[in-house]
Amino acid sequence: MSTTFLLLGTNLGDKEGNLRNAVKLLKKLGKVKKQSAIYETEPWGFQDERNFFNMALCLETMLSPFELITEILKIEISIGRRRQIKQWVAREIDIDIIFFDNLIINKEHLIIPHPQIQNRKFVLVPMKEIAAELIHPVFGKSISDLLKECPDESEVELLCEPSFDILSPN
Ligand code: PH2
Ligand code: MG
Ligand code: MG
Repeated sequence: MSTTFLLLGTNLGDKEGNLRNAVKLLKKLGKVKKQSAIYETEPWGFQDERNFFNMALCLETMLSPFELITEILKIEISIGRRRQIKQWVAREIDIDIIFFDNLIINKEHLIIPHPQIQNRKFVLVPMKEIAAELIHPVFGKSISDLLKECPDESEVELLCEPSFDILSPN
């Protein structure tokens, strides 16, 4: 059994509905142990007038990292994501693997830990809520410490506590 942390993001369509659907489908891949609140966040790294909703969750799963990313891509497509040539555009859902146990993986299509965690408040703030003391296996620093050192000044605002149907048991 492995423990993985995922970061969900959406800034297109019914954002709360997209998150709810994603969580429902992710529950089929294992057991959701923890879930952050939803945060409203400014687009990071690109211009768009539509803010994101972001949240983090901790999933216990029997899948390997490669099986997990394959299932995640299917979930993204089923929620309406269409990959575009441009790297960062508005999207219905993005599900990124932040950590997978203590593994360090550097493959073309799968990099774990996610390479931008330390630069992104929209990742660190929800992650701190559910795993403040977790140590980043590459930097050897906790999520709390990475957030203290993070240069990102973009807005990350608590939107709502996990609503009961997002948080319902597996
Ligand atoms: N995802 C990105 C790029 N920028 N900004 C915010 N606020 N939230 C995201 O989820 C996000 C982003 C690439 O996946
Ligand atoms: Mg992403
Ligand atoms: Mg992604």
